[in-house]
Amino acid sequence: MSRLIVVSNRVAPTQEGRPAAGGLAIGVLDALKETGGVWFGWSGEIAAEPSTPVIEKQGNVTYATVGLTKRDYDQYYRGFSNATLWPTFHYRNDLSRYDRQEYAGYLRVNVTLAKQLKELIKPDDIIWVHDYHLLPFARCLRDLGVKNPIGFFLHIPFPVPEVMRTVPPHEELVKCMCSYDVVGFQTDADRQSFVDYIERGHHGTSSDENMIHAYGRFLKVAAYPIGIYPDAIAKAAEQFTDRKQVRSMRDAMRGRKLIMSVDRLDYSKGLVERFQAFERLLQNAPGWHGRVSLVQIAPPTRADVQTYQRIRQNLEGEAGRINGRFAQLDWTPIQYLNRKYERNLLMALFRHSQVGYVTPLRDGMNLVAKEYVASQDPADPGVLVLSQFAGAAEQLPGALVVNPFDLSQMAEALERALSMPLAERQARHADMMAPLRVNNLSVWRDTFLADLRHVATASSVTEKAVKRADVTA
Ligand code: GDG
Repeated sequence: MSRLIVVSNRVAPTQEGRPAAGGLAIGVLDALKETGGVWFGWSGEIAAEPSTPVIEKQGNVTYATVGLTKRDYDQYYRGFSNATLWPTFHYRNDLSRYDRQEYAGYLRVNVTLAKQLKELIKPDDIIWVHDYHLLPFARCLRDLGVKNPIGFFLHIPFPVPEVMRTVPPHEELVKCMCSYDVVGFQTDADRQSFVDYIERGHHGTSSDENMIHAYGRFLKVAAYPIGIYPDAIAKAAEQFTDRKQVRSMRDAMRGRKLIMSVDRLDYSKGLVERFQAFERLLQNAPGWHGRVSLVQIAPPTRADVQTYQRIRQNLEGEAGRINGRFAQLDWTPIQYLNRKYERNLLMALFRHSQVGYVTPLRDGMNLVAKEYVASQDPADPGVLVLSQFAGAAEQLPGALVVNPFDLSQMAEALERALSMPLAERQARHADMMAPLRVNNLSVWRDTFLADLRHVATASSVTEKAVKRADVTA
């Protein structure tokens, strides 16, 4: 079988035991370990100048990493990727800014990375590129003469055309995306937004089998919702139950109910609204005072992007204010922990909480929601309160689905979750575990890669046929 090359902005730390917070890292690493292959991307280091990749082999995965110069980091990563694309694709145009120099840097880094990768590519390899940092990557590889199948998966939402058009170089970006053989999205709504952009702008046409003909190329555009390995998570959650940290947390709770939230510290995750809805619960239902706590784990990310500094300050302020308003000598309503924890420990904490509180304002999928469900004890499961704007909401029918902009509705959902009878909790949990098992992480990877292999062969045949027809016409 041909070799798999995975390309993503950041290659996860290779040392065992170092937690890699972030859905992409978790999803990609698990997928690669099973098939074996190469993972190419940024090492996380700042380098004086671009150089050839550093190669490190561990098990059946070869890590090929490169440094970024400070200028590249500022323009491509901190700038266009995280200050323009990330906010806009999460419908936060108010937080998005555009700078031509940064966009030029974004394109430049994509070209440099493509040149660095090209040296490692063998004729049979198939290339799977991930996420918004690399929208033009296939175009850059094609310009260098690379003919291999190249697929792309977007981990975050793709916005509706009206919002996409607020990014000044929107058309160039979408055109570049059409250089891939397969473009994958988390949900059908994201896929539809992309197709709408192409069709309403008269850039191409789509057919029944999710194929698009645009800018002279044929590509498949489909939804591939990312999954997890629910049984492995359930096992880890159970095994870590006896860990000292889990025991001491349970002791500290002294029979109180626990609402758990875990997110990278990001404005898209709706943390401020979440705290305020919990405050609304305490305000409307004083019977819960002293009987329930919210634990929010939020490891900081992108701390050098300004909007992330602001959300951090804002959240600290809100946690302090709400605790100041309601805390008692022996009860702190919100425990806000601004750091990373070991993955299996998180799963065990999920298992010992009565509510998983996952309420992003916008999220491609949200793996935490899935992990929360998988971590539960089927005999006495907790309840998931989930935002309708997470891709995961389509797939978790047993969750209490809420609108994160409606604080009263969220407070009511929390109360319902905290009071839900056992039989209903069990039924809801079973309804969610079944689809999580069917659409696990291997299915996500295998479906995507099968489509990529198939489409790359079929479209090169079709393109040749179209060219021949053009010549004879
Ligand atoms: C992007 C998209 C999409 C969190 N804190 C710690 C920790 N985590 C782990 C979680 C989970 C992962 O990080 C976060 O994944 P999410 O999916 O929730 O969110 P993003 O990071 O925004 O991921 C998202 C995802 O890509 C995959 O396609 O679902 O929509 O935005 O696995 O458990 N892990 C450890 N310590 C922590 O403190 N070890």
